[in-house]
Amino acid sequence: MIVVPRLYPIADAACFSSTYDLISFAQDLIAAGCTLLQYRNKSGNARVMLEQARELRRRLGFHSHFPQNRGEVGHLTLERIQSQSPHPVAKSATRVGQPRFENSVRLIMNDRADLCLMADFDGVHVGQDDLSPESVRKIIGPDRLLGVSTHNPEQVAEAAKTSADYLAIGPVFATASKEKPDPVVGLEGVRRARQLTRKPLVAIGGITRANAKSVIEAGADSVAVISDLIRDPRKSAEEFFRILG
Ligand code: 3NM
Repeated sequence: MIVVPRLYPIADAACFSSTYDLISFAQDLIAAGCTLLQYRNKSGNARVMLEQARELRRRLGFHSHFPQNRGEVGHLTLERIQSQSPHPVAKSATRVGQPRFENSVRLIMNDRADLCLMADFDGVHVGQDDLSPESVRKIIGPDRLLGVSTHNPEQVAEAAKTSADYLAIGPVFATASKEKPDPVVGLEGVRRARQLTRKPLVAIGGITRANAKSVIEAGADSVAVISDLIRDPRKSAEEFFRILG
């Protein structure tokens, strides 16, 4: 069984006016200690999605936040590459063709198994209207992570029987980040989901630093967040970690 970190940040492309801003956001989160990040883009533009995903992968494979990664990267040290790069994360520290480093951030692609593979992401998160968990598993193989969104007890019970590595339950509270959200499940929905699965449970929807603790106390292992990270990602993520332990 995988361990999902307490904070599961989602970088929603709709929140950023450029790929540069998206990457900066992700870098701030990593600096705060985030080890898992989902890339979400509901625009329907697969080309942009792949470009941004590849850029995330390229820029975030290594990060100087992790002392273990300060070694040789090919024939260059990471510090040397960074000193040649205009951005905090090494331009040429590409992960393609490198072993999967234990402490690099794990990147999860929303909805699209094909783009997960093409961008060399570490997993896919699918909703109820995407390919079924088993179809996605066939595409991504046994090693990449698979997450499944659920919105009621029936869906939780169904997803619990699949090869999903973790389940998401939501929206826990009202959210403005999703178009046509399902009905709010509340903390009671989280408690009910907890009773129905032993898989790691990620709560999502309207979760902020103010209510996150109550969500974990209701049985979630992790909280997935879009809006409450946007304004000051590093500070906000650090506060989530302080609050959630
Ligand atoms: N999925 P925020 S709620 C992407 O219910 C998403 O499955 C949900 O954003 C679900 O943290 C949601 O800004 C939006 O509320 C989460």
